[in-house]
Amino acid sequence: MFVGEKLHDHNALRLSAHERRYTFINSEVAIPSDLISKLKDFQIAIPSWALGTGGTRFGRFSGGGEPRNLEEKIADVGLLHALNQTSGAISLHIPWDSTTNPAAIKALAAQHGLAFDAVNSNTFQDQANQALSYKFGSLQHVDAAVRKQAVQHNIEVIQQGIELGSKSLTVWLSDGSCFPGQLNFRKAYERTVESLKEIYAALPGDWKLFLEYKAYEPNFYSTTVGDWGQSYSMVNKLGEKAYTLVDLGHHLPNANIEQIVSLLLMEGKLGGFHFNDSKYGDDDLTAGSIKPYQLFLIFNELVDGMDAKGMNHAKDLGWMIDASHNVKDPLEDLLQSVEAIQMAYTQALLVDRAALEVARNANDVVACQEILQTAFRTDVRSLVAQARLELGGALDPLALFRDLGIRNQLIQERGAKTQATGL
Ligand code: AFD
Ligand code: MN
Ligand code: MN
Repeated sequence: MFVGEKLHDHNALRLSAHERRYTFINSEVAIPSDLISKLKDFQIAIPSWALGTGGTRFGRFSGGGEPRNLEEKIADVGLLHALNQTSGAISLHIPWDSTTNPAAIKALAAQHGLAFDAVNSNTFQDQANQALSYKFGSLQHVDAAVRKQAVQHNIEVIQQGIELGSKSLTVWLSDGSCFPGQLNFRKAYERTVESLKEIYAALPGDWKLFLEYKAYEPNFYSTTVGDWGQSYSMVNKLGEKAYTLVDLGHHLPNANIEQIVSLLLMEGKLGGFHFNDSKYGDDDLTAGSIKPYQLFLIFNELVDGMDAKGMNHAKDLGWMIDASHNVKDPLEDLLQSVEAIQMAYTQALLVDRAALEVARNANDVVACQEILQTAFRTDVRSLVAQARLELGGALDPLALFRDLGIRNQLIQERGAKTQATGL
């Protein structure tokens, strides 16, 4: 909305410094000839529920100017995309983002150059107009009528997604139990699979179903789709359009996520990602803010595994952010996340895979570590900036966001006390 005319001046001011850095890295590091074009193709979807201030059960501190409706959420993502040219998709959450006029919403998104990524269902909350409660689960529920209601909701989400041009459904279930004895694990699993099969049957031929797992919360004793093994065994029972979705914050402490990713990819069952970072649990912090080396190691496996299967890096997996912002401006935080993801991807593209293979076969552990860390320790910011520049984005999106005073403009326009839907 405010970006166009200022972007040119912003880039002109920074161009010679950028060119110096870009020339330097090209003289120092062997850059694959297709690296910049791969970076330009790589788009990351923004979750509609991460455009407002997050919160915890202790409180919520709004920064103001939050989007009040779906149109304003699309405008926010359009703004991010105008700045970085790398957030060209939005992931919706239904019913928070339900619309009665999908054609108008689709046209509005197209004006901003945005596509619709996965649509998400919500059976972890009760809605005001809802007949039956999800207090004791949804797809796993002991009562067939509750299961039916939850299945029907997912089918409605697919239908809304079809109208918007989405091609995938993400199912995240909070189903589980809080106390030993509450749930028959085996029966809960079987009922969940049975319900998922009904949802899967409503999926168009060119759609994918992503089944997201999470170790704990809001249930604190068991979660029915609690880890990648449970998700993997379920999606295998559904069929070839069903995949596991990895959210980086949904593992027990110290889980080796890069190994999980590698094996799911090998099995052809990795569907996509929810990027975020965490120190303790499902903290939903900015991608790469706590464990950037882990993010790099994950991308290292992704690049290796996708190349082994001849996959298209940009299109064959779902790349989404799932984050929450308690103390930051949500839009600034999302710009930081996108950049961190791009940097990890770039570093993974710089790994000398031929040398790594030789070192592995020689059991040269030291060389293996050196090869990975050489790529990880490369300052790739000028490569990411070059891709952004070629796409027509800002050399420094965050600086431009601040220089333009965008948050203040949003507060003027929408008010200081607005609250976006989400958690
Ligand atoms: C949850 C999951 C899931 C879900 C979201 C709801 O990560 O992706 O859709 O938060 O806001 O923790
Ligand atoms: Mn998630
Ligand atoms: Mn989460």
